[in-house]
This record gives sequence, C-alpha cells and structure tokens, in this order.
Amino acid sequence: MKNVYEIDFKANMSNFGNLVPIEAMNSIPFSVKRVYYIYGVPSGTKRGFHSHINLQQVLICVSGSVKILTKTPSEEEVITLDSPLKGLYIGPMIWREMYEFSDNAVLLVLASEHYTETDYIRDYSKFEILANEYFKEAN
Ligand code: T46
Repeated sequence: MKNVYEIDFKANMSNFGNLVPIEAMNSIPFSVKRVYYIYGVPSGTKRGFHSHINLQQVLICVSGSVKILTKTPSEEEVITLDSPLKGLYIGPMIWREMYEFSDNAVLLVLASEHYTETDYIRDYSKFEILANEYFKEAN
C-alpha cells in the first residue's frame, strides 16, 4: 500500500536478553524528532481516526499486540503489530485507526516532526479530498 510498509528490525540476542537498535536514516527513513508511547489502553478502545499532512512515523508494539488499520481513499490494510522486531512505517496522507490493544500493549512511536495539531486531518471527508489530490500528484 502507498506510504505504508513493514520494517523488520534485528535483535542482538544473547543469554543476557535481547537488544534492538534503531538508527535514524538507516533502519528507518527519517531523522527522529519526537518519541511517544501509548499504553494502558482500556479493552475495546479505538484510537487514531486521523491522518497527517506531512508527518512520517514508525510504530512498534514493544510489548503485547495491537491492530493498525491504514487507509487511503482507494486502499485499506490491517496489520497486527505483535513483536518488538516489527515496525510499521506510516507516511503522509494515511488514515489510521488503532484497536484491539492487548492489556500489556505498549505502542512506541518514532516521529519525524515535533507535535503540531495543524498537521492533523481529523475529518474523514476532508481527508478523502486532500488524499485524492495528494496521490494524484504523487503518481
Ligand atoms: C498517531 C497515532 C499512532 C501531545 O501532546 N503530544 C504528542 O506528541 C502526541 C502524539 C499527542 N499529544 C496529545 C494530543 C492529545 O491531547 O495527546 C493527546 C492524545 O493524542 P491523540 O488523540 O492524537 O492520540 P492517538 O492515539 O489518537 O494518535 C496518536 C498520534 O497523535 C498520531 O500522530 O499517528 O498515535
């Protein structure tokens, strides 16, 4: 799907446990300006329901599992993040919804920009219009 793909990280495994290094511009395609994590999500809760205009992010469920629905006006995909070795890159103009957080889920997010509400599109009809224009120009 356009602007969405999975990334496999490699762990340094030893008898002392595992370590996963993530390097900006190497394991992920942008410089990280912000990190946040989502945890303690009550059962049945759905989050997201927005797109970003410019932001690029990589989502990693470092504990537990969560489902991520990603959408353009013409494509839709659900990916289960259930391993600290799996990342999901989400680029600009992708609608996302996160749901089925397990009790122990910790969703770590690496972001290419600082937080700004002006980068959010929270209205789906507005998203459809802007995303159609964006993907028409990108093709
Ligand atoms: C995304 C998904 C995966 C901040 O103050 N700073 C931040 O860096 C972020 C991300 C959020 N906030 C505030 C804004 C809201 O008052 O935290 C509150 C919850 O944010 P939001 O409702 O946007 O959370 P989610 O889980 O719906 O979405 C978040 C990110 O906002 C979004 O970029 O892609 O996680």
